[in-house]
Amino acid sequence: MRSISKQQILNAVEQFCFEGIYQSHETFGNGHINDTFRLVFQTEKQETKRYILQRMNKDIFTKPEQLMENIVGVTSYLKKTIAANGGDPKRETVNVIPAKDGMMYYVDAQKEYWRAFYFIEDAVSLEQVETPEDFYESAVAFGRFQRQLADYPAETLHETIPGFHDTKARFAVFREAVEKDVCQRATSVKPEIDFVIKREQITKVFGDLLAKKEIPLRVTHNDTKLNNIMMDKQTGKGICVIDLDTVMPGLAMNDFGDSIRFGASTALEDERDLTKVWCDMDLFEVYTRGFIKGCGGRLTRREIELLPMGAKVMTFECGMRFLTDYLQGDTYFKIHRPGQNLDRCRTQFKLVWDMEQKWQTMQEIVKKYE
Ligand code: ADP
Ligand code: GN1
Ligand code: MG
Repeated sequence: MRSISKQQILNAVEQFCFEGIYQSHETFGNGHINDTFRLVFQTEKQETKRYILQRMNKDIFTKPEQLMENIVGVTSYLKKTIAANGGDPKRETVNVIPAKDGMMYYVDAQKEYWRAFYFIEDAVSLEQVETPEDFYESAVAFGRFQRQLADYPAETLHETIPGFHDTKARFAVFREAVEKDVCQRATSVKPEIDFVIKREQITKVFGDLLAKKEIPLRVTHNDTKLNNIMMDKQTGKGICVIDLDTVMPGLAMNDFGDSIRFGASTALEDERDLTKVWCDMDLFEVYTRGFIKGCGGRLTRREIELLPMGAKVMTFECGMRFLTDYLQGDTYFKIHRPGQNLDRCRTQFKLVWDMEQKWQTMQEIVKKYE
């Protein structure tokens, strides 16, 4: 993770078409990948305008130009659909603010890539579900996002992170990290390593079904955690899906599953007290209902039947990714304290274990909605 100076931020602020005079900036949100700032500007009429400025993580997104092409393509498309349905395109999708030279991003002297968005006002992004209704509304919104993009030309999308949810390939990377053990941490996490190895089978399920053409590739979000959606403060509705860096062809079950691993957990992703971590079956059902509704009848019976598998695969994959990063020296996910990636890994594995205990119940829940 590269450092970032105040001067670098102020220089980037200068490059975009913001309205008004710059007042202040602060680091913002809890994303694990990009560096996000909230900017405050004031117009001549004394109106306050706020914006999001991000330094993109070019170690992870190695082709930021292609990434921005995806985002501009998808958001332009969404804006048309939203307007056609009488919605507010400024609020219901992220809106990229161009740089003063007309480009959709700015590259600074250090070859860092920056971008800017309108700040979605009167909305919140949540780190944990506060009420089942919130979770339901987020499910409807993520499902709707998938439906809105159902006819998007998938072939025009760049693969921003190759093999992003190729769980089998991620297992291979994990094994290599264990073998190399560059930080000499492997011995201390033997139970977690064994947990993964014992469940290698999980990593193959979706790849095999795709190969047999039993499940379709769709344009999906691929990073559907609760804090990647803005909820309207007044109505509690999920209004805008954000963090579009990984919109690519993917699986409906994975979008469902990633939301479950984060939102149906009874604790935060990095909770250290594992006795607090469970997969809540009421929340699982609430999300199932909302997601299927949001997808608007487009999911096949097979996809619905596989939703519990999506939850298990995504939770397992995410835990394995946190563990891999811990073994490799915390180079991928941002950490705010030593051992945080290991704590994150442990919550995910506790959830996988809990889902294994509740497997029958999960199957019965989705059956109600087939
Ligand atoms: P990361 O890839 O690091 O997760 P995100 O794009 O998700 O970055 O942004 C991090 C956080 O910043 C989000 O979880 C959300 O709280 C906030 N955020 C991002 N974009 C906006 C926006 N347009 N309006 C309001 N808040 C935003
Ligand atoms: C990252 O960008 P963010 O914080 O919304 C990650 C997801 C993980 C998640 C775990 C591009 O999401 O895949 O599931 O952390 N995003 C990327 O919290 O790797
Ligand atoms: Mg995010």
